[in-house]
Formats: sequence, C-alpha cells, structure tokens
Amino acid sequence: MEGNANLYAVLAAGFPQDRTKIAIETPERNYTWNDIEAWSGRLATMLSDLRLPAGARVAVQVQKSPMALMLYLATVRAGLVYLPLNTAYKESEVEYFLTDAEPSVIVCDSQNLGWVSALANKTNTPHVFTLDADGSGSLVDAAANSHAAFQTVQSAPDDLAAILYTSGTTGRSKGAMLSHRNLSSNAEVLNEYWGWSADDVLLHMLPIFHVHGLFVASHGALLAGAKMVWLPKLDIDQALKYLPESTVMMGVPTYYVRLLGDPRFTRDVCRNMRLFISGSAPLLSETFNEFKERTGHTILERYGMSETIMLTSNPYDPAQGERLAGTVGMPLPGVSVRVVDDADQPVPAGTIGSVQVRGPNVFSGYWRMPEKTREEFTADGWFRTGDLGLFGGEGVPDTYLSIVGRSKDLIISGGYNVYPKEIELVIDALPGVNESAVIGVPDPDFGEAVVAVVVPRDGQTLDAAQMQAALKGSLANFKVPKRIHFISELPRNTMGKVQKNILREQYKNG
Ligand code: MCA
Ligand code: AMP
Repeated sequence: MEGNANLYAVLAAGFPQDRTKIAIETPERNYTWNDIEAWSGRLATMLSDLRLPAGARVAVQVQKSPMALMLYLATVRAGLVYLPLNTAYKESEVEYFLTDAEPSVIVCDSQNLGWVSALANKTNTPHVFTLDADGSGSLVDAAANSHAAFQTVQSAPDDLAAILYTSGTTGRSKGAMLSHRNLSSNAEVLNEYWGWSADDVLLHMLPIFHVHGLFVASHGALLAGAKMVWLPKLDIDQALKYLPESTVMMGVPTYYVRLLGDPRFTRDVCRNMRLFISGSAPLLSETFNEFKERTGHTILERYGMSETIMLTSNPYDPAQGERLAGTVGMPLPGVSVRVVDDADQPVPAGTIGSVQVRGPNVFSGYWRMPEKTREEFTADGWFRTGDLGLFGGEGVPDTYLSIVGRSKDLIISGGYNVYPKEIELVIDALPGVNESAVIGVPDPDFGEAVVAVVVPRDGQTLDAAQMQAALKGSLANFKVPKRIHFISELPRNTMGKVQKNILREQYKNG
C-alpha cells in the first residue's frame, strides 16, 4: 500500500517508541504520547460517526488547552478540514466565517454557547459542541466512550487539511486553503533545518489559532517526538519558571521584548536553551542585540505567511552563516523566493522589490475566491506575498532576504494582523463620523499600535473612549484603535488618496 499523506500519519511517524513518555506538560497535569493517540483517536471516531461529507469543515473557537490540540489532530486524522478562529473574534466576525466557510461543526467555549448556537442556527451549521480551557465540555463528553483506536484516514497530498482566514486589504477575510502536503512538507523541512531532536523541550506559549503556534511550533515538537511545556498564553512568571527546563522557544517579537523587560530573565534562566525563534512581525535590531547581550543567545528570525507557512529562515547551523539582525535569512530548502519589479521581473540583489514565492508549502488558493486567487498568483505560478524586500544590501550577503515594507496596507500589532480597511468601515458607520483613516504607529510593546484618525461630521463632537467602547462591540479587542485622534480633514494627494505616511509621521508620538 502507498504511504499515507495524511498530516497526522506524517507527524505520528516521529512520535517516540516509548509512548508512555510525557508529550505535553502543563502546570496542572501531563499527557503522554499514548494520551495524544487515544484522545485524538476518540475525537476522530466521534467526528467520523457524524458521517460528514468529505472535506467538511470543523470550525473551532476555544481557549488553548491540550484537548484543543487533540481536536486539531483528530480533525486531520478524520480527513476533515480544521478551521481555527481567534478567541478574540466577536459575534459579527464569527458570523462571517460561518457564512463563508459553511462548516459542519463548530466548537466553542461554553460561555459563548448562547450566541454561537444562535449563529449556528442562522447559518445552518448542523453540529455545535463546547470545549473549555480545562478540557471539559460536550465535545469530550460525546467522545469519552468512542473507540480510542482510530485508523487515520488515507489522504492524498493535495487534500485540504486546514483553512486559515487572513484579513484582506478590502476588509473582507480570505480563507487560505492548506493541504496535507503544504503542512507536512514544511514541518519536515523545519525539523531538519532547525535541528529538532527527541531531547528537545519546546516552551509553547503562542496561541493555537494561527500558523505560528498551531503549525510551526506544535508540528516541530510532534514530528521530533519532543516534549512540549504547554502554557495557555504568554505569562512571564510562568515562562521564567519553565525556561530552565526548555531547549526551544518560539514567539512574536513582543514575547522577547517582554522577557527582556523583566530583570529575572538572565543567562542562567536560559542555561538549557539551544534556540529562540522569532517571527510573524519584524524583530527590531535593538531587541536582537539586547537579547544577545543579556543571554548570550542569538535569536533566529524567520519569515512566513498563513498562505505559505514558513518561507525563509536565518541559519541554525553556524556553518551555513551568521544570524543577521534585520534580515529573515535564506529561502528554506525546497522553497523559491524572488524579488521582482512591477512587471514581475526579478531585480538584482540590493534592489527593493515585491517578494514572490513558490514551493510545496504554498497554498492552492483562497476558499471560494477564484478571482482573488488568480490575482495573487503570476501566470508562471509565483505567489505575490504583498511584502517588499531585498536580497543582500549593505553589509548583508546576497543570499539573505530582508523585509523592508509592505505593498498591502497592513498593521502587525503584537503578531496579529490588522487591515485598516476593515476598521475604517466599522468606524465610518458610527454616528457622527464623516470619514476615518487607520494607521500603525511604533509601539514599544506591540511593535506597531493601531491608531485611528477621524473626521467628525460638521459640528459634531465625538468622544474617543465612547467610540472605542462601541468598536469593541463588533471588533476583536486587538483591532480596536489604542488611540483616536480627531482632525478636520484628511491629507490627500492629487489623486484623492489619503496620505497615510503624513498621518503616521504626525501621530507617531501619540
Ligand atoms: C492583546 N491585545 C492586543 C494584542 N493582544 N492589542 C494589540 N495587539 C495585540 N497583539 C489587547 C488586549 O485585548 C487588551 O485590550 C490589551 O491589548 C492589553 O492586553 P495584554 O494583556 O497586554 O495582552 P496579552 O494577553 O498579554 O497578549 C499580548 C500578546 C498576544 C501576548 C503579544 O497578542 C499574543 O500572544 N500574540 C501572538 C500572536 C500570534 O501568535 N501571531 C502569529 C500569527 P482590552 O483590555 O481592551 O481587552 S501567524 C503569522 O503571523 C505568520 C504566518 C508568521 O510568520 O508566523
Ligand atoms: P499572516 O497574515 O498572519 O499570515 O501574516 C503574514 C505577514 O506577516 C507576512 O506577509 C509579513 O508581512 C509578516 N511577517 C511574518 N514574519 C515576518 C518577519 N520575520 N519580519 C517581517 N514581517 C513578517
């Protein structure tokens, strides 16, 4: 029989022989590799018993817990499509995803069951389950008596494994369709490239509804058969407690800024660490340098996207080169990266252009958006990332890529992407607002902070705090502007386009 391309089968091939070893350690309890197999098996049996059509989506908006990871693995094992949702999303945001993705199952926190059930009714989502942070809920009740032994479904490499929604410049989120091959090829490359081994201990503090925490971090440890210390979120006290027994940590730059902000974070705390990885947003050189000085460790910065998983990485092996601040390193093995001009023609090293990519890790398209998908790929199959970058540059070898900006109007705050258009549409609909512009300004903690510049309607006086409270009704809190400024007119160029660069300059200091 041919090998099974199912992502779970690929990951499970890396589980240790001794399944009684601890796979996941939390402050409350430990889970062995046997537990992972049995719980993902029970949940997969239960999902299969629902007799869902092939490719059915399982939407999940739950707090991070080991059982939530089991649910992810179970969905993949059962040949269904996992659709994770940020826990910060509000009802109106979730409604869009349910309407667009038409999942067969939604799993939510029990405290949200009321509004989620109502939404499920409205959007014809047939199955609703709950899963709470402590691992309890109707999902686990339903699976408790199901068979733990589950034959992982045979999947083809191009079968869908997950849909990750990423916001768009138009304000409408797009579902990036990721296949078993996209995910497993990237996991296998990173396993080798970052030197994973069964002796590693991963300090896992990232959320598990995005690529970084769900795929890059979890797959790394699972495929290596390495233990994870599993914390529900970034908590500096807990991080300081578990770092001495850990060897690998991943985080967005805010994680490193916050660790450095604590004087208890010392070289001694990192005594067993071999690798700190940063990504999802630009790591400032000052953070990179201060980290090196404090701990003796050089943070490895890498670059990726929801549509592509990981693309480039600074070297792990010193024989391949130094880790350079301000760069995202070299294309990963098997991944092609080029920097092009407006005519999609490659530009020489040292020249800034648009970053385009190709490889087995690159997604096949946006869910039910063939037009958008066509626009984002060149005729010869390169995906347009929307990032601006260059190979080489001053003092940097030509093999290293640096990301210097974005052609897409995007703010990255603490590793979460915020598309200004989405926020502007909601602000403009508030009473008394004529128009608005949303910008990102430098922030010491989040890297960038979301700020709104609002033009009130003639003669109206608006209250920033009241507006923020109103916005929190329909937008995830991380998208709500940290500050709102009022202005009589937005600066525009001769084409009538709002000059956000002028606003960024004007409001950069609060
Ligand atoms: C929370 N808040 C935020 C953010 N997070 N505001 C802006 N940006 C954020 N990222 C809000 C909270 O709702 C709260 O507002 C207020 O800010 C203060 O919250 P705080 O307690 O400081 O937040 P926290 O709970 O400590 O969370 C901050 C965090 C978290 C730890 C940095 O945002 C985080 O874990 N970020 C990681 C995101 C991530 O995994 N990104 C990967 C995407 P209020 O009081 O009003 O509620 S994958 C990706 O990008 C690609 C593919 C890649 O390359 O990896
Ligand atoms: P997402 O929409 O969550 O998939 O975010 C992907 C975007 O995050 C990329 O297109 C980049 O703009 C940004 N990104 C990820 N890693 C890095 C990095 N190391 N440096 C700069 N930007 C990054």
